[in-house]
Amino acid sequence: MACGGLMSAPVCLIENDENGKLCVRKQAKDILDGIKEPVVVVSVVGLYRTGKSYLMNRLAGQQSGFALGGTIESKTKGIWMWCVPHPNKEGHTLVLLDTEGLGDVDKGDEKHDTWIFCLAVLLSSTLVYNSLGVIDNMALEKLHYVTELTENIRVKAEGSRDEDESADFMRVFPSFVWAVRDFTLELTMGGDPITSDQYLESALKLKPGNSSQAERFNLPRRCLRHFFAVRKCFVFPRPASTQNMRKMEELTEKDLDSEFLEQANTFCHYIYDNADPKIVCGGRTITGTALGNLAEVYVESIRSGKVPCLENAVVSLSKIQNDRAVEQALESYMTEMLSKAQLPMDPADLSNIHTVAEKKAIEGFITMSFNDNDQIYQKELMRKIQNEYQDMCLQNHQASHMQCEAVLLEVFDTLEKGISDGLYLKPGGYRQYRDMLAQLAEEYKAKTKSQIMCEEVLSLHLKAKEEVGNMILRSDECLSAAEQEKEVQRLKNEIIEQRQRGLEEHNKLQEQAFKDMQRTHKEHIDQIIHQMEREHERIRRDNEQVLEAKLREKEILLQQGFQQDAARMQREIDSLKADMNKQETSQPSTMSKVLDGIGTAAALFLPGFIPKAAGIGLSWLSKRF
Ligand SMILES: Nc1nc2c(ncn2[C@@H]2O[C@H](COP(=O)(O)OP(=O)(O)O)[C@@H](O)[C@H]2O)c(=O)[nH]1
Ligand SMILES: [Mg+2]
Repeated sequence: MACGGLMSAPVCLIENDENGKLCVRKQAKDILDGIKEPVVVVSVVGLYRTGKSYLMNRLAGQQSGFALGGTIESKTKGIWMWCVPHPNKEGHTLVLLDTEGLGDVDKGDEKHDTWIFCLAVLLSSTLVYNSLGVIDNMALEKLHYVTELTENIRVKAEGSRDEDESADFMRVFPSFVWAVRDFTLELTMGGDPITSDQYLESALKLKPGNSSQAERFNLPRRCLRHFFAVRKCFVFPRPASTQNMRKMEELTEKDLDSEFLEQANTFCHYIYDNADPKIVCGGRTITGTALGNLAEVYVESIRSGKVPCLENAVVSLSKIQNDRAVEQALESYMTEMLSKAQLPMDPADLSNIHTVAEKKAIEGFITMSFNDNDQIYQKELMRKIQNEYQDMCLQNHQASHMQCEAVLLEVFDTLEKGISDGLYLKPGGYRQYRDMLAQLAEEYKAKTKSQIMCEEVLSLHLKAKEEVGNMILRSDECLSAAEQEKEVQRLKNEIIEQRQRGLEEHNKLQEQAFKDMQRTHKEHIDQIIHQMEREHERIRRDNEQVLEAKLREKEILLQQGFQQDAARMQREIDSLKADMNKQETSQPSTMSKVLDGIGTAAALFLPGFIPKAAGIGLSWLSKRF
């Protein structure tokens, strides 16, 4: 059972500020910010004093938490939030949103209620509508907020509002649960027992005819059927005696009606097992952090008098999330690099650390990034990591350079002293100098052989000492002019050979750098492909769910003799199928476009890099299509 492990008590998420405008409370936003895992968001709406907060407390597995309205006025203002570890979905947080009771006559602000209802719909993955008594026409009329959803929420950012906006709504809207409290009727129809779901569906039956009365009757039913693909109903008997119910928070399980308890448990388990993680347009699951951002984006658009738009929200959300995803991924990369790399080190080892750090960073980026459609942010991350890595390589060279120089100074110290004391300026001095130089060079190499800059530093040293060597040589009277000439040449060659070794060292580093680039590029591509596959699969699943719901709905309409509605449903089905087809066929070209894009971008900031994206892309495509 869930416990309040994340938060000991609910906090207010959205409320009216001093100007009467909705705002997101910072405290709640900060809590969401800290939740890096996907969230299952369950919100409850309905008239005030219908036991909503009580039901949410049960979902949290707590006796108390959301304040119950013991008096007639409702306690909850705006939207309250309680985040608890999900009781059976590991790695998920269950976010419970309790709304202010709708239709509280004292507050009398219809528009406020409408927005609270909209926000509950927009922010949740499961919407619980709570009402007392029975599902009759009155109960449905009270749910007029659903009929206003199309005016108050837009799915598409621009363009014509297509005929079938309901498919768009269905794809992104929460699933719907009707909780009927104090239910006293028998669940039967025509003498046969029915399930609570059948009870709901029968209440949602349309009235035949086109009269305005029939239209009015049908409107909320149509909206519910059209917007919410998954519908479920639970009926709860009265939980306790009237007297006991005044102190519900104090009642133990044994004081509660056993049938109520059973229903409450069934309800909770249905939610735990079936409520999906929250997704947004495009099928992406969102984390607590993103949920907080989403709440801010929606509230901001309501504050500024705009109709909240799901697609626009995703664009704003992407910007916020992706900027942070890049920043955090880079931070994770740097932390890993700085903690693991001890400069100077073997570039191959540094490269291995880089590979692991980069993989982690990209993984982190992918989980946090959001709708990074043209991989704009991923390319930015790729470039930034590459810069950091190059910097690190340079630092590694410099560190190695410094260590080699220090060894060199120490090793060659006696020779330097000898030179300045004029020790070698005597007959036979040159041979002495040369032997000493060769011996010390070996000693130096033995001490620095694991260093990347070993040869380079020695090469620079020999070059710098060329003149001194020549001077000692010329002043050595033991050698003939011819011998001297031969020695000068030999010295030159030695310097050239050492220079060559330095260059080889350099080339090895270049080779390593090139391998790193290829690996970096491949890592990005692999992860993008993986991500796109997951996304594609998710979209396909969502569409199939909507399609199934529409097919079911059409059958029911036909059975009930609503030919016109059924025909419209068929048109919606056809257009959805066409959409799905289009998505399937455009997938390969979208994929290769992405891979090309990443390849081209990589070529821009990975010097000497030749994008192989087309090749990788083609093999990927041929594997799947
Ligand atoms: N009749 C009835 N009252 C309930 C039920 N559950 C809780 N209550 C009581 O109704 C009052 C309002 O409950 P609350 O959860 O605050 O309602 P909310 O305003 O919808 O959030 C409290 O005194 C609860 O103890 C129920 O199933 N039926
Ligand atoms: Mg309440």
